Amino acid sequence: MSTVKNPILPGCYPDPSICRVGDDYYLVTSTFEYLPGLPVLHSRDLVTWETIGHVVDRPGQLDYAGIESSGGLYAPTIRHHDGLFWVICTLVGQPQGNPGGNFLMTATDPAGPWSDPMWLDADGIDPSIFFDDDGRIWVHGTRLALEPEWFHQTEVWIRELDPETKKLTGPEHVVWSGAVKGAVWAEAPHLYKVDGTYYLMAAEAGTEFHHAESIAQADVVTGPYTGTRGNPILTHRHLGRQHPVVGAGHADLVEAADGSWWAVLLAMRTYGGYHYPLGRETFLVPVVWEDGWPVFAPGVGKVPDEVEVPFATGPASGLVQGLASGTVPADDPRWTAVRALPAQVATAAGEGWDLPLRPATLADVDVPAFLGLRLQHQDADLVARVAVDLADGEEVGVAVRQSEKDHVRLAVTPDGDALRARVVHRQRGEDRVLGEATLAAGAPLTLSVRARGVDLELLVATGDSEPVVVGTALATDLDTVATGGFLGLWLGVYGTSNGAATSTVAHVERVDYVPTV
Ligand code: 6LW
Repeated sequence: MSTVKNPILPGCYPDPSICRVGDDYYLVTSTFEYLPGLPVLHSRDLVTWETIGHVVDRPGQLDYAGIESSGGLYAPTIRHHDGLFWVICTLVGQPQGNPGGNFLMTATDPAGPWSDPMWLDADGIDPSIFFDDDGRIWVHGTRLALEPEWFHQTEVWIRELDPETKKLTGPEHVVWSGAVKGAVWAEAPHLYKVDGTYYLMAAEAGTEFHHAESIAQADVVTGPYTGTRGNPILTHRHLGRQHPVVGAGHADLVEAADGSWWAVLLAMRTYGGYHYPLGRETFLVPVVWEDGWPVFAPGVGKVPDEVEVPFATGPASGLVQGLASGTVPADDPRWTAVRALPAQVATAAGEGWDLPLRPATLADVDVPAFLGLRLQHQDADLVARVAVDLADGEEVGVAVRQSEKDHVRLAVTPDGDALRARVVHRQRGEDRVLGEATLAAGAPLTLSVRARGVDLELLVATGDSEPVVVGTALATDLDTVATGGFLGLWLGVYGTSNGAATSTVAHVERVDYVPTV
């Protein structure tokens, strides 16, 4: 027996989906405009999780050009059937004419390589896939209702998939629009068959405060589906905005080898008022079946702070659980870049990276020279040591990123024989300077973000000098409660020539991520 603390995956790991093969569990989450896309996490006990690969991990697999922040890869589903892993997902927000929408990818090894996308002729988001025991395959998803009766009405559709052509076939069945009449955003549907009955589980009310999970059953996969009187089977909305965990929903179920049931789902931890800078995180909840329906967190009725897993033997450990501290080497799976793979914007060098500056800035819907990590803790330091010889108009720095429209950067630029450091808050597309300092040029820079709750201090040092705070920003100006969108905050190192051609390379000698609690 081991106990795991919730969230099992801290930081921006939203929309979890899980499957089991023997004693092995595999879990995927959304990654939006970040690459590599869709981390595949593995566990043998639901307690310790490790990233073993990514579904989208090579150039050309998907085209991110022109995709704005909080577009990109939404809610994936992972399933295993007949020796093959299947992921079904949506690439959202691609400019007209580019391939996008719902797709399937398959792999024999969940660590990869995954196939190229097989595009599906279906609108909407949150696709899922169900393998019936008669060999038929059913794809389901959600989209805005074709004939809406109310604002933001979405509907869940089901269609058969031809296993040979991997195309949708036969009639479409619209089966669900939420347990409550008038529910907005019925989404994240998943089908299961338990003891001969089909279950359709789906979120509703939107992925924020009112988020809820409901379930319905049918004798035939295509419905009609009837919800339980106990719906919603999980929500935190009745706990109020003071409750430290809000927005629980978007769940997926898995049966363990010992016959016990579990759900993974997303929720947000608030701090600094009603804000959640870490974004939507993955939580684990025990489930039991009573009278033919699942009961989430029996006896507790909400997402527990800790979960006991009877078949787990060791204590929770692992990188992604946020327990790693110190230098993040270039081959660490936590590294991400924006609209490109880390290896497309930088080259591994020693403990760090060589990062060629790019004309694109963090404010452009483009590929900036940016290497980032999820902020996974309320209190954490990101420290980057960078050696660079900047030309006029060029800058290097560290940033706290929500999107191209909303981020805070500590930018170091040449200033005559010296350097100038500025902390700039880009808020809804406008820049505001929060602080400035002058530095001596010639020595490597140590650039840091010090997150202490919602306070984000940005510091710089040259050579062996003591770091000085150049400016302080607030995480509550950057989280999605303030900005909209779907993401938690990222910390990273960047360099830009601000539109000019350049051959300057920033030598990012080392980056440390150090949680302080
Ligand atoms: C996800 C959907 C949602 O696909 O947010 O509003 C989307 N709800 O379930 C992105 O995480």
